Amino acid sequence: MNEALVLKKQSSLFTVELGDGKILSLGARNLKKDGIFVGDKVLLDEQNTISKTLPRKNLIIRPPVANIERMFITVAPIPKPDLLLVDKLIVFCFLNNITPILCINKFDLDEKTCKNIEKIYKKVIKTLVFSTFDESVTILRGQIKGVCVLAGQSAVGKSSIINALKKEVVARVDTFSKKVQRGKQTTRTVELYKFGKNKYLADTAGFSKLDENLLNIDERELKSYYPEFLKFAGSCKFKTCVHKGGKEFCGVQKAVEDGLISKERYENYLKLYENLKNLKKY
Ligand SMILES: Nc1nc2c(ncn2[C@@H]2O[C@H](COP(=O)(O)OP(=O)(O)OP(=O)(O)O)[C@@H](O)[C@H]2O)c(=O)[nH]1
Ligand SMILES: [Mg+2]
Ligand SMILES: [Zn+2]
Repeated sequence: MNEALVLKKQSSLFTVELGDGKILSLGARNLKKDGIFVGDKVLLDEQNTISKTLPRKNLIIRPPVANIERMFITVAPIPKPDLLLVDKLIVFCFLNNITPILCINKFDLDEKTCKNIEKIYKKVIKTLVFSTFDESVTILRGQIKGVCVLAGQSAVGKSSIINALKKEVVARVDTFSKKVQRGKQTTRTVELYKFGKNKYLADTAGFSKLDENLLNIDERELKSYYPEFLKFAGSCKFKTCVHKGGKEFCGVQKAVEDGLISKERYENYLKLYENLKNLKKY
């Protein structure tokens, strides 16, 4: 039996890539087609129909993508950066066994804002700064490994990144003003684009917002998904410290005061903590 990777799904037709790089368009048999996702590794039978999906590393429902290795969380000076969304996406990645990488785009527009965002995140996760309008965007190429997805607010330039890397227009880009008028996202479907051996990148629109429900954790667990907190949590008086009881007892709050942990990250942590806590009430 042939193993294949699902690159695209259009109603009941699947575009898959075989081990030798050959691309096929085919259907599925004896399986609920709803149970096969972009990113799935599948087995094909003699008639070249999908007969089985192989076990997954992870599966995201909105947008529907399986086996995600890395998420490129994209922000830009314009539209106004939503850093709480960035923090939620980072937690989401850790919960789903995905490596988050921050991509700060549109460096050409506003260097200062880009540098400020970089300063906050470079201590937390791998952070890249670039512009899709020049060669700097190519630093992203080396970071593509396995199935990767682009995520982030609408109009930060996710489709532009794909286009710049592919040097040909494959994903649709709208002008910023048109987007704002329509108030809608340009990118709707998910498709994996190949950038080399075992290097795939998908443009997605589904992560432009992230409902706290998707994080599905107790607020007291949230602190474990803030890598930069862990170093200071050892000096908290109580092991159960959730880092909001006062700096006399809390190593993390002390570190925020001393400028060793970003204030923005910490304040958004408190917001997210409250959001998760409130979820349980309804
Ligand atoms: N100045 C500047 N503008 C950029 C850059 N990258 C993208 N843009 C512009 O930003 C706007 C939005 O780009 P898109 O690529 O459509 O954004 P998107 O993230 O795919 O948006 P959705 O599909 O709605 O989620 C377009 O007008 C792009 O030309 C950049 O590096 N610098
Ligand atoms: Mg797009
Ligand atoms: Zn603490």
